[in-house]
Amino acid sequence: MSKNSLSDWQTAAAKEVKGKGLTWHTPEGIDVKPLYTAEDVTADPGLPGFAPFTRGVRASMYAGRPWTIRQYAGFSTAEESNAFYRRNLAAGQKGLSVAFDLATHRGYDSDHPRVVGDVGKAGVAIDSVEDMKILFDGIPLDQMSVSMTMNGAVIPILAFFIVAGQEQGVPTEQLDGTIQNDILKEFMVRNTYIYPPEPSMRIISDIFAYTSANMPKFNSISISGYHMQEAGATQVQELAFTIADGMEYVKYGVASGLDIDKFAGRLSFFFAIGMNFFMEVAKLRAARVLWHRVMTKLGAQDERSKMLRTHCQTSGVSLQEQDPYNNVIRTTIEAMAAMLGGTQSLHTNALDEAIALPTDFSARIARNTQIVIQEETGMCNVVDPLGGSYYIEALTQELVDKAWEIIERVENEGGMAKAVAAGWPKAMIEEAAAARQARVDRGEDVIVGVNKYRLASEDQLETLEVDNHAVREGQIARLKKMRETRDEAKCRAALAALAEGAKGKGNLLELAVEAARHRASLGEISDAMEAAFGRYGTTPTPVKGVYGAAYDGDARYNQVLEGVVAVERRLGRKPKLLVAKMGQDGHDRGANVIASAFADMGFDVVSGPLFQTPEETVVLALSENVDIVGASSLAAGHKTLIPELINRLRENGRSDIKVIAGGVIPPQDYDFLRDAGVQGIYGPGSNVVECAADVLTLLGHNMPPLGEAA
Ligand code: MLC
Ligand code: 5AD
Repeated sequence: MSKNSLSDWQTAAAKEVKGKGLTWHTPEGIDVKPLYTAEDVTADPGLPGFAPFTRGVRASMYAGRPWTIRQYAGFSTAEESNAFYRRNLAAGQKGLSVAFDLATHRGYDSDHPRVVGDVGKAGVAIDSVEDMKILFDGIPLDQMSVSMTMNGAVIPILAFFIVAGQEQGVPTEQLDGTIQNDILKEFMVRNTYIYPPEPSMRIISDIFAYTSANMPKFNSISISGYHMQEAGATQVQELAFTIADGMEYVKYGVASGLDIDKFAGRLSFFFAIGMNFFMEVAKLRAARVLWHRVMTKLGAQDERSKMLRTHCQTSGVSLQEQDPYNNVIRTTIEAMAAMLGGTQSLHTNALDEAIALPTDFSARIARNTQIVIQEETGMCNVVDPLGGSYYIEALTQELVDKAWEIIERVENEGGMAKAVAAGWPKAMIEEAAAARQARVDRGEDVIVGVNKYRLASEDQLETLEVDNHAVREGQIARLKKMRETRDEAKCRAALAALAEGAKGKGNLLELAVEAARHRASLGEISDAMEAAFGRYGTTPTPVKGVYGAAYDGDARYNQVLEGVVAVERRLGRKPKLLVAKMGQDGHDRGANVIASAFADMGFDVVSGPLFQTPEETVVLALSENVDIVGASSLAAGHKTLIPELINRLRENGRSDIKVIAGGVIPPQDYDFLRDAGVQGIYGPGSNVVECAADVLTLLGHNMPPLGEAA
């Protein structure tokens, strides 16, 4: 027992820092103190493997079996992705995780005119069971657990998986893996939905019913907070909305007639792990406590129904284009937080995250980050080694309490489906995103190599490039062959039965399995349901005032404001910017932050709807008579979609409308885009105020250079 008291420590510390405040006010509204002691620990975390599972869901945790090294991957064709998977498994990866291209996500076959820029780009193109069989060629589906990140086109994809298994000789009950199947967060942040919310929720209940009856080893959902944090959510928001989403799914499952303990044991979770190390460790512990509480409340009896098992992915948004080897360091720190928090499965991001999909090289380093922790450090030998840390235990409790406040608000307002429809969770996350952007742009949140210690010149990384035109042609040929050789009558009958089931009550997955078996394509299966459900569309509504408030009184910001006023005076109206999202890329955090910040700076901003073709964007640009189109591209469609946009503006005699581009664009593509007529390119790490300064220059304003602020 120390003979010194806490007030002795306070006096000593205050003297050392000459009275400077040492409390850290985090974005989630937590006041982190510089010291934690036994007095801060209010709850006993219990033992691992026992309720409420604060210290982990297994008694032996990684000492018994380490977490699954499960790298998310997919690009180009099924053949190429299959070869990539096999190389990765041979090099120490333990589970698979499939990334589909955006055409597939949104229920379009590769031959659909809306997806010309998307096929094979952000993931693998899968049009039918034939592609799915190639994807898992030589990979026995009764031995390998496979996660599939699919939410929109979840019915055809799961049906293809089931039939591919059967045709590999694997009985459906032996299939092991996870389907993401989490639509609520799609409406909130990820945007790869197809149908409106109500039928989308029915799809989820149908999948719970089918998998709980036929696929006992399969996790029927991966309730995801990951994308919320990527979109800018604080850890408390991520935690609260994810648990509240889970609650909503359970309620829908029960309302559809399922016994809670029959399906709840196969619900799984998915969180992002960012750079706030201890907060992330505590978040995973808090998530387990909260889920146990929620499931007890909902009437689950079986302890396994109340056990939160999770996958984690290190944070994509924390990684930078500038000085990219720093990303290896960041990912290592995040991976350690995930394992110290007790994750069941982990993806570590590749160092080229901010510019492209991983190459064999960057994927190897990412994978080895986990292998080194598992096999070289001895860190797996002790269960929950941070358990009992005053700080960790106090933070765990604080996160539980803070998240619970939000969960109660959601419940009081009728549950997460209603909250999502009302839009306040999304707005809350976007406000956090705008505030974060302002802190980064002002240098208050340090990012090494970006807003501090920036290199004078950067070496270029070699990045992966997918020829989407070639992939698309190959896919179209395979689709054509399949349609020519299938039993058309049987296929049509199965699709008709599915369409009927969508209007009525049949189990959609069961019906889709039949259609898949008879070689119905993903687009055809999706269309059969769309006939009953309709397709959902949305236009972003960016938040206001958050970015501007953070810059109140800033000299450079004021120069931009003055510039906007000067241009306004000359034009007789405000300068007008269209923020455009083309193709099936629904990543809208960047677009919304830009729209929000530019509006705060005095621009007239039009946010275009998601999923536009270049043609539709031009129609909007002309009807709104904008001065500039800012195309936001995060899914590698830029080389196809942006040049087409510029050509169509020219064809319409409006080459005076300036086009700039932002998002995930490899520097190797800059010249190509500039030659195509793009007048400004803003990658990750761009300062938004400087972006606006550039735009003013483009509009003919004589903007003082940076550093000459009065
Ligand atoms: C585990 N096991 C043990 C043990 N630890 N047995 C004895 N002693 C121990 N210490 C057992 C488990 O009980 C289980 O068996 C089996 O080993 C496997 O362990 P697990 O812990 O369940 O791991 P795993 O199979 O990997 O499953 C993890 C999961 C799952 C439950 C979180 O849902 C999953 O793999 N999710 C991955 C999701 C994913 O990859 N998503 C990518 C999203 S990317 P049993 O029999 O009990 O099952 C994305 C990006 C984007 O979304 O936007 O595109
Ligand atoms: N391959 C590998 N990783 C991917 N991600 C997205 N698509 C792929 C893919 N095809 C990862 C990135 C991204 C996150 C959402 O998932 O890390 O930030």
